[in-house]
Amino acid sequence: MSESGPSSSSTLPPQSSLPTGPNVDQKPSVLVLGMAGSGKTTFVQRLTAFLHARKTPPYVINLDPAVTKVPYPVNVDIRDTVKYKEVMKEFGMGPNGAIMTCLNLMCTRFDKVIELINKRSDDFSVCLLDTPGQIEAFTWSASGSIITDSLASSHPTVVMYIVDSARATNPTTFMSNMLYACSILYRTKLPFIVVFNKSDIVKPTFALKWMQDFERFDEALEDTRSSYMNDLSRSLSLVLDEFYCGLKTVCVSSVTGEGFDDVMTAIAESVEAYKKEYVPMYEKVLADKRQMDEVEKKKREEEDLKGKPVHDLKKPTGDEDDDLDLNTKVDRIHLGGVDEENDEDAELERH
Ligand SMILES: Nc1nc2c(ncn2[C@@H]2O[C@H](COP(=O)(O)OP(=O)(O)OP(=O)(O)O)[C@@H](O)[C@H]2O)c(=O)[nH]1
Ligand SMILES: [Mg+2]
Repeated sequence: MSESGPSSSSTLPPQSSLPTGPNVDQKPSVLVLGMAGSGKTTFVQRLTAFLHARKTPPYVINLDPAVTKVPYPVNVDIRDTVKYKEVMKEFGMGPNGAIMTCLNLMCTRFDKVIELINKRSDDFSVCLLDTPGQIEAFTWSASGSIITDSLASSHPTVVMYIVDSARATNPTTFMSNMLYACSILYRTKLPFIVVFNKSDIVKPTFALKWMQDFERFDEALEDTRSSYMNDLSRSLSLVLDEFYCGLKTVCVSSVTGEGFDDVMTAIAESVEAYKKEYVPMYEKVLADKRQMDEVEKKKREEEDLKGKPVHDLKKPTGDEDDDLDLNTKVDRIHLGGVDEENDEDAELERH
């Protein structure tokens, strides 16, 4: 793994021990997510320019393998590690499968990216990560989970969800966007900022009103036709009420640069939320895992005493699969998702 600048030759952290916990004093990483065409790349470009103008440059990572041109100075680019077109050709894949495969390949080396971020932390104000257009390729994939968890377990990490305000004027489109945002929050459990982009086209005040007042959203639904969709959206907006309450929102135009002071304020507040909410959650999961490890260790010792053969990790017996349950150590903590997905992710990382 290399960056556009001096490369790193540091080695992997030991795989056999639990992580020590995030460094909460490190500069934050911001994962920029959003539907295709919502303006993620333009947002990263504008925020990069904004931070350079303030003489507090960011560290920028592009995780979109399919983009042809990156319009900002990039420090780490997935396209230097994996070639999207070659992946399509070599594995006979369509565009989405190839994006997923590129992310899988990238995530096997993401520990190197984390090392680079940690190493450069004194030189930047915030680390920005631009993600692929096909949002599900990142948010619903094991590699997306691994990348997110690796960042969050290393230092403060915040999700910025970009919404195309012009498209969200339709209440059902707005609802779909909010459901997606809610599902990402549920999966990552990270501080979450909804960025209403393209405010130069439509002032996103309508969206803020819909979030604050259910009746305003209801009125907007009345103006549209489909009654089935209206009923569904109405019920969902009631369900999402609690989600809206704890949500940070900012309105920006990535074209004019309007609202970017608010973006920085929201990031700073989210870092505090990360420390207050995410870190205690993380530490609890870590403590539980440690306890689990202890129990497993005791079980092994008991078996040892009973005279059962105990396999030494250093001397492969050729029958290692049987040992997995007792010898496996957890080296990544996943707070989001469901158990089966966690198992799936953990499996993927080990191989
Ligand atoms: N008017 C206006 N246009 C914008 C704004 N932000 C982005 N756009 C336009 O929206 C289109 C998509 O922007 P991108 O930044 O490529 O969006 P993206 O989310 O990165 O797209 P994918 O990576 O392909 O999903 C481009 O034509 C941008 O110029 C904005 O704030 N205002
Ligand atoms: Mg993009």
